[in-house]
Amino acid sequence: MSRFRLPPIPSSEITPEHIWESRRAWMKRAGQSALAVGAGSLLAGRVSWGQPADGVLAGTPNPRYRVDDALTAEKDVSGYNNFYEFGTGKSDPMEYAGRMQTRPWALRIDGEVEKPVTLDIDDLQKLAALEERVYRLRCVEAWSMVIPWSGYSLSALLGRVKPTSRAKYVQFISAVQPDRMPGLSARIINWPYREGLRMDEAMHPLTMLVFGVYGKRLPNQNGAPVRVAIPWKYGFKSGKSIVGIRLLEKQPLTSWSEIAPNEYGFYANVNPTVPHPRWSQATERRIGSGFFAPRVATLMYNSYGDQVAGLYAGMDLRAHY
Ligand SMILES: Nc1nc2c(c(=O)[nH]1)N[C@H]1C(S)=C(S)[C@@H](COP(=O)(O)O)O[C@H]1N2
Ligand SMILES: [Mo]
Repeated sequence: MSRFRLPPIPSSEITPEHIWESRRAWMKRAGQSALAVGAGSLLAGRVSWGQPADGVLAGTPNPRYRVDDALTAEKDVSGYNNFYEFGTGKSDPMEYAGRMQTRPWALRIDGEVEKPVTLDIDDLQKLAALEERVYRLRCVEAWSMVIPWSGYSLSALLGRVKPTSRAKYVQFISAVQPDRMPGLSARIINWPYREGLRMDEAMHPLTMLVFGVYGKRLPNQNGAPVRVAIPWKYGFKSGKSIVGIRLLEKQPLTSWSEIAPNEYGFYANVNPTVPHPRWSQATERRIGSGFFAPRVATLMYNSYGDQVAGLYAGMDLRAHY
């Protein structure tokens, strides 16, 4: 447990008994599965601790959340990634993320909530029925994918912790595992990776907590054991391998806007009419469609406008990029 950098839990907080029960159970399980997986596969680097061999994680397909484009091949979804904790190269996450320890895993939810809680990943995963949703992912670097995620709306979790009336924003905090993340030594980002949403964005049904992809548990490089997916925003808004969700009164500083505030705003809604200062956002390259495949037009809100445009009514999208 000492490897996790979770904020301390004040003893005054009441955590429901069953969570502590399962906490004990998973500590036990984690011990056993570490033995079962064995040193060989850990050295091979592609197996997460405690992950069953098949890694099956089914979700019921939800036709309401589905785009019709061809799915990006699984090998590209898990072989071409941004996860700077493991390096800045697109194949670094695939190569190095197997070292990340993903079980046991705890997610802390606190800040402006009536019921702060620390949840074991297996309890978190069972909080709501898992759905499979096919979402577009548009990276700010002008490439895109079409991905079948398994998970549920973040609102299911936020509703449980009862946000106070002061809760206006949600911050997501990613894991830091110093011995296991070779990218941390490049101090590009002020670790941990932090992202955030306005409360109404976080409560929007499209905003998803993701546990799986392609009907299996998330590979580490995709943000195991739990990450966020917000399909109408540039990919960097969707934090991977999160250990903390904090509800806040003030808009939090986010990792990319901390590095380059003139390039990466808090909102980061996909918008083909607002270029990045160094490149156009009007078109995108679909990963896997072949080097010579034509670029495709990027759509406002990444095509989710009929569902989310109302969140930004009256806002100047040039000022709030
Ligand atoms: N913790 C963390 N989360 C992250 C990133 C990262 O570097 N660290 N990269 C982001 C970016 S830029 C993108 S495009 C998506 C990529 O998700 P994928 O690799 O699962 O497709 O993850 C986002 N989440
Ligand atoms: Mo990205």
